[in-house]
Amino acid sequence: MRGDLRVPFLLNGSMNASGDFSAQEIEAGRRLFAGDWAFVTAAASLASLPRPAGMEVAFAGRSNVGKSSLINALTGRRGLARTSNTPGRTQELIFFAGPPRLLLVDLPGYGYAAAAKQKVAAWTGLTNDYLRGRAPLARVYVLVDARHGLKAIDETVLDMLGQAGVSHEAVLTKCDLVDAPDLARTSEALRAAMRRRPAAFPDLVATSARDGGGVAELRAAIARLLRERA
Ligand SMILES: Nc1nc2c(ncn2[C@@H]2O[C@H](COP(=O)(O)OP(=O)(O)OP(=O)(O)O)[C@@H](O)[C@H]2O)c(=O)[nH]1
Ligand SMILES: [Mg+2]
Repeated sequence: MRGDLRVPFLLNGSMNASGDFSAQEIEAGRRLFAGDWAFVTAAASLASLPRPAGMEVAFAGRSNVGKSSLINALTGRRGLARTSNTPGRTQELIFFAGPPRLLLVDLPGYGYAAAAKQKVAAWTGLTNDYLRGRAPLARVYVLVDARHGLKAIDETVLDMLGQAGVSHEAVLTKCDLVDAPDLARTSEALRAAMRRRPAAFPDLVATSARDGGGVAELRAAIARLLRERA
């Protein structure tokens, strides 16, 4: 990350505290994601989910929030997950595998009103079933656009995750598009909202797939999860 881009993160000491992670953990995260990543499968039904083969980390969030872009940033593979300006691009559960015991799952975006109603219901059903019943699922990262903060539909999804007892945590995306004071305000509001949710993990990582901000920290967080699960 370039020095100047660190400024917003450093101004608010409670954020992305690189201090949340030791240099060793940052390095473990880098190593974890340094290998080859590949597309595994796109599941359109529970029956077509891959056989559990290690820990899964899923990325949820409104359409267009930057789920696919963040997966590409984490894996350092620009074209791994398909990104688009057209909301609702990712319509299935897309699985990517890298190191032997880790799968990343790109979930369909929610809140995209223009999609055919029937199809939206199908995605919602599949995604809910997956989130509620998937044994290898270690964490759901709920992505929140730094320009917009939490929306009512995010709250609905967070309620569902809490009720289902699924471990989840918020991640800010597109932080390159907001200035430091706005970012500080949005993160504080999001942290406060997440603290009110007992099942939610209170940490918050502020990321930008564009400039790479927070990506090393998120890799370290996932490496930590994998270690804790081992
Ligand atoms: N400036 C900026 N743009 C971003 C960032 N992340 C994603 N975008 C842009 O936002 C748009 C949507 O990104 P995607 O990664 O496709 O979003 P998604 O959440 O996967 O969208 P769906 O699959 O439709 O739900 C694309 O035009 C990206 O280039 C970021 O960190 N900064
Ligand atoms: Mg996508």
